[in-house]
Amino acid sequence: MSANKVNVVLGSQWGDEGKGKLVDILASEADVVARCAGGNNAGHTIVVNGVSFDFHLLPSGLANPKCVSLIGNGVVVHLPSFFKEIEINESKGLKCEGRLFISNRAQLVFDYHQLVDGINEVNLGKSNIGTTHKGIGPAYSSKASRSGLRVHHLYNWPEFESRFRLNVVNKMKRFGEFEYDVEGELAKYKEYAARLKPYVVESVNFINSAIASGKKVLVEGANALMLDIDFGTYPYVTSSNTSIGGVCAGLGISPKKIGDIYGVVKAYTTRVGSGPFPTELNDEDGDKLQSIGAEFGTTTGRKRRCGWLDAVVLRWSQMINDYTSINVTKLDVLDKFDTIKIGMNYLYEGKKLESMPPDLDILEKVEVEYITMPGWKQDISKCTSYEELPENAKKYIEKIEEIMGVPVEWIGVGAGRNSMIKKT
Ligand code: 2SA
Ligand code: GDP
Ligand code: MG
Repeated sequence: MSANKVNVVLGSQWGDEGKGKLVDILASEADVVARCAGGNNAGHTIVVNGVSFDFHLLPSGLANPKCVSLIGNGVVVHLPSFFKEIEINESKGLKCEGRLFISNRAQLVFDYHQLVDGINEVNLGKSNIGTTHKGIGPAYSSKASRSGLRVHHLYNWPEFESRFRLNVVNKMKRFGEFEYDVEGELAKYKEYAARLKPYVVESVNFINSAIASGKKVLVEGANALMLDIDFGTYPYVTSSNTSIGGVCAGLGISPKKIGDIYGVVKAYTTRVGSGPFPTELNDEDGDKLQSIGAEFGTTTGRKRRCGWLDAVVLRWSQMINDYTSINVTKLDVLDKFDTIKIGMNYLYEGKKLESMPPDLDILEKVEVEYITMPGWKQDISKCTSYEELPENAKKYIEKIEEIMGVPVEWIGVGAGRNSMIKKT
């Protein structure tokens, strides 16, 4: 990792590439692990000595006792879920208080945002986004429309209370009457304010002083490039900038402070939720990827859609995030395939597209040009060095390097913390 610079882990596809696991590994060398965007829609599973931890809102760095974790200003926080996640992790032996901090500028997600998330999805009918129903879109909408409440408002109670009441009234004007125990909610939030106090920091100072004093900061991206509100398959995206720009805005740090940017690339592609997916496999191979890869949503338990690796997505992702190196994950999931395909180009009306089309009517209709590579038909889960990998697995990794024009630095061959090959 770059010394005295902020290093970043970002998802390069549609999420669930295994970012949590790389963050967990790199956290052993970090002093601070920070989240900059998203909320508890994210789901990062890490496996330490056979014990599985699912992080949603809390940074995966918490699994490493030596570093502290920060939830930045760009994150949207549902406090009941925040406390629940702390409880679950503390019951597994992870101490949180004193090691976990939250920005006073982070936006709050309320139950009314989650209700509205559900209503919006129903109103969209067949075109629903397939959200996690965690209130993420409505909370970022409140932020952008300047009616949101932030963590610091909890400590200015008259302001909090009046804005909260007004927000509920306005939501009902917009979405119709819904059952909502305003007094009960306010009482709960008064209690949350006291419980949250030890975690709250002026995060912009916190992170910039950490950097200035030579501490190593690692940023854990949530979701992924193709779910970015600007660069993903809009409107089938999440509601934040999940690309590199979101790191600076979501933490209050200058781009000059960014060091290495690690792109996490799953060896095939998955997507959970609706929206176009050109290399999707609705056949036996898709089912095989889903079952061998145990592709279920970490937050919602939904089956993830599966398909071949998509080079158009990877090149688009590389252009925007400019990764310094790559972590290819879940290579072991391809062990049993005779042949493996990679979608190299999109053809629309017979012509090769130069880039990712913004118009989904076009993206839905593209024809994918594939190359076929031979499989390795052997268990690689015990391999501990690049040299030990079968020749065809190495060729697959080298093809990814060729597509993206950056080196692969790590290769995941299993879910455990130790199942990671360091290539360079
Ligand atoms: P939202 O809830 O408004 O952010 O949903 C908008 C779209 O973003 C997708 N999305 C995700 N995609 C992959 N993984 C996510 N996290 C969980 C996981 C998802 C789960 O780790 O598996 O458990 O279902 C995540 N969060 C949001 C979402 O599917 C919509 O397409
Ligand atoms: P994230 O959202 O990017 O952190 O990824 P998720 O945690 O949602 O999904 C990745 C899943 O793959 C998790 O269940 C991980 O434990 C698992 N995983 C990560 N890396 C590997 C790997 O190299 N091989 C296998 N078989 N599983 C992996
Ligand atoms: Mg995930």
